[in-house]
Amino acid sequence: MRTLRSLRTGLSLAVLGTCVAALFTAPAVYAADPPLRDLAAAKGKVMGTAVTGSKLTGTYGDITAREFSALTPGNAMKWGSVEPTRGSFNWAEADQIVAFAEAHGQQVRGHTLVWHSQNPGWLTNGNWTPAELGGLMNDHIALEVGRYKGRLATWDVVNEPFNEDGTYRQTLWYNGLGADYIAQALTAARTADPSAKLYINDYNVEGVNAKSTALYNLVKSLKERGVPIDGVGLQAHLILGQVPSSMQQNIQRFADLGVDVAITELDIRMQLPSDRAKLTQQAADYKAVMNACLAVSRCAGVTVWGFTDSDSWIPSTFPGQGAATPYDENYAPKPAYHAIAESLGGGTTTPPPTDACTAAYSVTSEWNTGFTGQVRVSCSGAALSSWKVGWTFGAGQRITQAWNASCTQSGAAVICSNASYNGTVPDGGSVTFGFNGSWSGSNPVPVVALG
Ligand code: 9MR
Repeated sequence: MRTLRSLRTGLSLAVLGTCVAALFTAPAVYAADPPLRDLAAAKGKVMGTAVTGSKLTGTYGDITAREFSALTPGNAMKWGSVEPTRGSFNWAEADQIVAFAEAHGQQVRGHTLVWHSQNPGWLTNGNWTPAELGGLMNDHIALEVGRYKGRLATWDVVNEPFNEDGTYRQTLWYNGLGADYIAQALTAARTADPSAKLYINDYNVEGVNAKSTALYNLVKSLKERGVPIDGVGLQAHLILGQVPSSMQQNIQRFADLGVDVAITELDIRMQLPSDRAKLTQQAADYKAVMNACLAVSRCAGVTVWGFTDSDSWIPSTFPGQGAATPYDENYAPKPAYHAIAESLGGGTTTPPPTDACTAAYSVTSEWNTGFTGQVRVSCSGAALSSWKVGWTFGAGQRITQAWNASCTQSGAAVICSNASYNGTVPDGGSVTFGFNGSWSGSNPVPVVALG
């Protein structure tokens, strides 16, 4: 009896395994499209993302390495991060990001040396004479730029120096040193690393307006004075449907001054929840920004400020808003991702699904021999009353436990079906299930199919 039962189980699992491919409709396999970094390289552009060092493993690390040719530490290189206490330094996250980039053939954009925000308390609370303040600034630049000398492609030397009306922002630096702190900072950075491209970076300077004109006039006068300035960064923290129509013209006028331009912190936020219409508008907005950069040869490239909605500053700063990046919080590429690919000449192999339910697999944590994964089943323009998700593990991984679904594994083939309480996925909604698994050697993300 026992033999018979295990024989039966074995048989049905074998059938299940061989049928994984047949049972499910073909998944949308965007892997057939070249990654964004390759598409961008073919156009002579850099495609970058801001990153958080502690997240650079699992799916987050895989996507970072595969899709992007430049990394900007989102916070790790700011003064408050690297020298929280005077004379005591923490370079761990910054070093980690630079090492990751070098291991994956990526540029690094250093961010940022002289800013009014995210400075250590000892610096902002100090009562400095102008000479002391100038010394602190120069020493900080010499130390941090010197540490990575020859390894960073670019530095955002000065960040956000202007008010919206084009006057100088009253900061620690401006108040203590006058407007010339900018020239001093650039000069110190050039001395510390003659090969890095030196930028001034600001927000709300994407189109032609009072603030971008002030930046334009500053760059012009710095060039005339022979101060080292190689580029301007247009941050591009944009709002859905509000890409400035003069963006290309603005990029061009900076290029005509003889400096490079980079889109350094692109995200496009919307009121939550997102829906198909908003995501479609967002895709068009991303494409418009890409096209503005592509149209000007001195536009070096575009960096997104986090590539996934789970690593974006928007929800905590603008309550009720979010969904600002090209991947959703489960690492599924959004229409914005495909729009970027299309603007770079890709996206021709498989059109993105419009009316569909999809399944997205991600590794949420990983340790020596084990990992936790999750799959999100989401619908947009369609709905489900029950679901099955299947995949084939590529490197011997085994599921040890699952929740919110019942999973069976036969050889490399896994099939998970909804639990009694979560078969329904409404239009515009999603259901998530999780599992623990074992792995050794590598833990690649499989292509999942929804049936
Ligand atoms: O992404 C950064 C976020 O994690 C920080 O909390 C925030 C604090 O100001 O800074 C964010 O990055 C900023 C960048 O350094 C400069 N331009 C604006 C960005 C968004 O605030």
